[in-house]
Amino acid sequence: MTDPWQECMDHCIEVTKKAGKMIREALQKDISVMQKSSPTDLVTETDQKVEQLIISSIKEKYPTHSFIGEESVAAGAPSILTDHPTWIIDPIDGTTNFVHRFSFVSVSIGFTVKKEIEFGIVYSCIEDKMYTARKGKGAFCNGAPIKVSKQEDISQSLVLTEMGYKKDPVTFQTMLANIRAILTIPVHGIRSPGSAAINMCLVACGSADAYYHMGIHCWDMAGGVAVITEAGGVIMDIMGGPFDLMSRRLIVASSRAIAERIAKEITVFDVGRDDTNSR
Ligand code: LIP
Repeated sequence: MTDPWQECMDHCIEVTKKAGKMIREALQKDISVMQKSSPTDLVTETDQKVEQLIISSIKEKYPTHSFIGEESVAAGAPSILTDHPTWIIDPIDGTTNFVHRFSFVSVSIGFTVKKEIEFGIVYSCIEDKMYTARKGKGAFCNGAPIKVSKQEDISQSLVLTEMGYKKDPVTFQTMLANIRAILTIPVHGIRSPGSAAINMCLVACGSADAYYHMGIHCWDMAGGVAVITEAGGVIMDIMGGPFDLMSRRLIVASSRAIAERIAKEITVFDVGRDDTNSR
């Protein structure tokens, strides 16, 4: 039987390559930075242009499909996930890194049908690493298969997290307390590369053993969810239940033992949902 979504995935890879080239070229020029929700929540003209490029190219080929794009949502578009074929797009995941020319910058696209992720692409465009995953067919980096480390012992693990851009007292204190709780397990270390999508791919290829985050969005996660799942990783809610793409929180890990131990240590705070206006 032919795979109905393979053609969409092939098109996605081509568009993502063009988007990555656009980002690399923009790095050679002046970058003008704007603020979104706070002085540490940044956006640039390149984020907007790259999203336009991706959406217009996909719409031309698939005019009936739906979109959830970071910059479109910032401009007022809804972020409701339906059963319809939907492209979930982060044109630059790691905008702060892009602004500072810090190497972890990615284009992340996940494609869902009936709310299930069919494929995901994460292009770490400065490193020129293209992570791809099609449901049931494995995960790859530049065409080579990737697998999680399978580490089961959290005391031997490298854990990724992000500090986010919200600095209200509850978010800030909880974020620091969680880092402290994980470090005192102890683990080998905590790293914060600055792109959620790349973090998931780093776990997917065994360079790190876990990643947890509260306060990210579906467009930060959708591409990486496919990659981590197909690489044999575990993905769950930050409290240990089933993962929900619109919940703004996740744990991914090389094994269930590590994911569950992180869930046990984490204190949760209210981050709202992507499919309500509560963010
Ligand atoms: C960013 C993430 C980053 C996280 C920020 C933000 P953006 O995405 O990938 O890891 O710490 O909160 O969500 O805004 O660069 O697409």
